[in-house]
Amino acid sequence: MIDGKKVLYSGMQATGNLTLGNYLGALKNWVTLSDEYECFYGVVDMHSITVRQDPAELRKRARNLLTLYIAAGLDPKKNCIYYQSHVSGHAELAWILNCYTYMGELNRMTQFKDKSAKHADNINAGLFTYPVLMASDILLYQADVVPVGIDQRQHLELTRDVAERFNSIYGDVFTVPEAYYGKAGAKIMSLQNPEKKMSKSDENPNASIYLMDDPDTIMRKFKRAVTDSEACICYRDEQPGVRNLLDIYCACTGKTPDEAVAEFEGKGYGDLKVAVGESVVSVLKPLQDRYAELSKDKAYIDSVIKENAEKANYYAMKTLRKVQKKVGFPEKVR
Ligand code: ATP
Ligand code: LTN
Repeated sequence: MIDGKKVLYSGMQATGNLTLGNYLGALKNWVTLSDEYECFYGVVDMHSITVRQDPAELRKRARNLLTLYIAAGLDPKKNCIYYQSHVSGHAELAWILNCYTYMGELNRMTQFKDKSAKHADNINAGLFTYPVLMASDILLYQADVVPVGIDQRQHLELTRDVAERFNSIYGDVFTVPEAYYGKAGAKIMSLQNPEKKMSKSDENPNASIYLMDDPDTIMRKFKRAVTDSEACICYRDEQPGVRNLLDIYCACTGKTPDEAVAEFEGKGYGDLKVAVGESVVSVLKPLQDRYAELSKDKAYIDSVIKENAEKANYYAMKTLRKVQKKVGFPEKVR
């Protein structure tokens, strides 16, 4: 609790261009929840280097991502928007929690398996302990709730297990966090292969809608989206392509799947694709305009970076000191 409010933590990696999946699965929910909670949103650049990055590119993407958080509607006066690498407590807590996490637990993580298959030439220890750094992000701020897409479920479970393990040895040190998955959009699938999640790192640009895609590109990608030969606009597992389009439509319009299906009764896939495309364009356009405006204001973004890093550090240090004391590190002599 901070000032009587529950705490929310979430973050995104500054790798690749954000997709509609990132927005509908995570960022959009962050904005909805931001009034109710005391919120911390990290640009998790330390996680990004678990796969090889070009330094100049990483720096640029991290700043763009931070700007995008604000453009999406997060007020940096109320929400702590900051770079993970500016708060050394993340790395310090991660080291400690590494010593309370089992190899067997980390070996089961599907994201590690997927990423090590994809980057077979660089299966580093950071990639393996990635979930421990993520647990540290969350536990450092004593978060009650963590809004993420469903792909992060395993990491959230691990975070809870590590927190409970630590608490069972040392007393109530950490708040045990709950995951929050949005109703619509928790798992947006690729437009080219609806069995696979939409991902920033997909090689096929037609598979993902990027948040900065212009309206023509968005409409074109939806027109090319893979559906099926059933010729029925139904919301069911057997039609993953159509269901994904309906999910996107619902997440963008606030309608329920039943309402959407009723609306498209008697219509064809072409109509559905145009309507989905238009709903996405109208959600992304204001975000893109605000982003363009904010990017020009260097001094403002710099002030957000500075002030929020200080705020994040303050809360991070509070937890870290407590943990250091619990595990038996000697107190500093002042
Ligand atoms: P990469 O493809 O590089 O692994 P990613 O697209 O999965 O990246 P992350 O930075 O790992 O992006 O995720 C940021 C947030 O977006 C997380 O909360 C994640 O759960 C959510 N997210 C990612 N992809 C989707 C998706 N297709 N549908 C819903 N949520 C998603
Ligand atoms: N692992 C997450 C990004 C992430 C995160 C976090 C999300 C890092 N630390 C803390 C929520 C809370 C991902 O890849 N999507």
